[in-house]
Amino acid sequence: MAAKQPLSDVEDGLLAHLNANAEIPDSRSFASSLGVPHKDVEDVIKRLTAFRIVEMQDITKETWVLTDEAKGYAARGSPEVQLVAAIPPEGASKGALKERLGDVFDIGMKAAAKNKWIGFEKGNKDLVLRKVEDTRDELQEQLRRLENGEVIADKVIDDLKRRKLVTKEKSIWYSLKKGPEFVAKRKTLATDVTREHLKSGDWKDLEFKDYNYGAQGQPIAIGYSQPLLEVREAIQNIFLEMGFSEMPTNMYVESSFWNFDALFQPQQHPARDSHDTFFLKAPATTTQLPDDYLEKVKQVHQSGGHGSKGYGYDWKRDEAEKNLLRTHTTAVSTRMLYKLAQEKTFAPKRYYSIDRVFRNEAVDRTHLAEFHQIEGLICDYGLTLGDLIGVLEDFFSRLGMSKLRFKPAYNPYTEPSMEIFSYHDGLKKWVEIGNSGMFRPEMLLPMGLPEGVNVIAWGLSLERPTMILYGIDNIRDLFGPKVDFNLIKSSPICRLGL
Ligand code: FB9
Repeated sequence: MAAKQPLSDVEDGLLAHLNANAEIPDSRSFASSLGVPHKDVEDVIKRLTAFRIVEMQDITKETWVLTDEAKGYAARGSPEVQLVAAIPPEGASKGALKERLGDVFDIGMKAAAKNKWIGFEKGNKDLVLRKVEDTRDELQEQLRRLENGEVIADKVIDDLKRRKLVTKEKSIWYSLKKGPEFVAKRKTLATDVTREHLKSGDWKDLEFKDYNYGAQGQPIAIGYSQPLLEVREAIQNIFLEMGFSEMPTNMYVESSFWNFDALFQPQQHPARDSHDTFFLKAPATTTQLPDDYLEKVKQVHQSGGHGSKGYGYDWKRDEAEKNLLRTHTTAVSTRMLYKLAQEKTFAPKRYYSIDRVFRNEAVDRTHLAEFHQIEGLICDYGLTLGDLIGVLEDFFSRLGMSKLRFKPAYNPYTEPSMEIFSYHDGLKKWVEIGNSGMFRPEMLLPMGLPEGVNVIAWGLSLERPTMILYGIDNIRDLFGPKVDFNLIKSSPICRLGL
């Protein structure tokens, strides 16, 4: 086969031939006349057809083609004939024949036996004897005739099929004739005005390729943001629009004091044992707790104050010093409220946090051992439950959730507390979308926040809304090593509130 001809030459050859002969009945023979692979002619035909320069008629034919095994038999004879040919007049042992014929032996034995070409001596099943002199190798003939494209009887084809010697192959070729836009030589359309064109001036008689406005742009390899971060950003913008500022949540390791005790969560509360919380082996305890404030927390736990009778148990400092992976970003809220209380003059504040929290929970379709908690709090004089409901209506309406319901709930650090539900039109059901409440005075007053200052707060997860918005039903497809990047690439921009 001659050196690979560029397709433009194949095109020129084809157009010239059509120009001279008005039609090309069989693209296969045309390809072999050009000495190029039929595939190249096929590509040129497809291109010229697109420009309506030629009109093609495709012709398909299913032909039986030899398998590689059959090609071997066509070349070296059928197994049964090879076998008989290998048996000397005095016969030969199976071992010797197998040695000689290799994997043709078994097939040959079966076929030769079936044709009664071989036999055995009484009592000596190993000595193979010839029963015929010369054998006409019908199989080889048939295979060769097939190779030469001759038509073979269906019965023979069925035999060959049964011996897995032929497979059906669809071959397609084309007959061509001039198209409505036929030209003897296609002007290569310029796709660009280059400096050379300008310098040489031959831009004047250049023909330009039409812009294909429907062409798909080159897929640009860009980064894609994780759906969780998409929704995080959207929710962050809602908080910022509502005048909230972000709390610093970069510390995953927290002390039990800020995560539980400062929240007036008693030391024997079930959430405080290792079944629910990841405690640290090293550093197991913290040394940096504000002593005076710690004393107040101890008091309020043991004996209450500010109208509360407390829990009346023996509060232990070393329990509070235990380090853990924070179970909620409310631990950060506690630090921020305490810091706020240290300010000389109290100023109302709106804070939010969106970051990872860790809970030693059973992993299932919607729960991992960590998730992102979203929390908002407002700290100001005279805030009421009504204010909380109002800000929840406002916040969730910006998330596209307007029909809300509130169900009384319990948290150790808020009283009253409410679970928040929203009717989700898509899911046609009420969905629990978060929790909320008013921080207890037993939490706020020991910090030093002025009497009359209340703090309303609420929380939800980032994973749940993201799963619903992106239609992901298993949290492992959203977060973790099993995330399929194509899902991220193909998932649409998250449009909250729509
Ligand atoms: O996110 C939750 N649900 C949710 C939120 C949004 C949403 O949007 C859809 C687009 C429509 C869908 C669902 N939940 C909170 C409710 C449930 O999923 C709940 O079963 C699981 N909760 C997590 C905790 O699981 C142990 C979600 C997580 C949660 C719960 C409570 C808080 C934060 C996160 C809190 C709080 C709080 C309360 C008072 C004061 C301060 C913080």
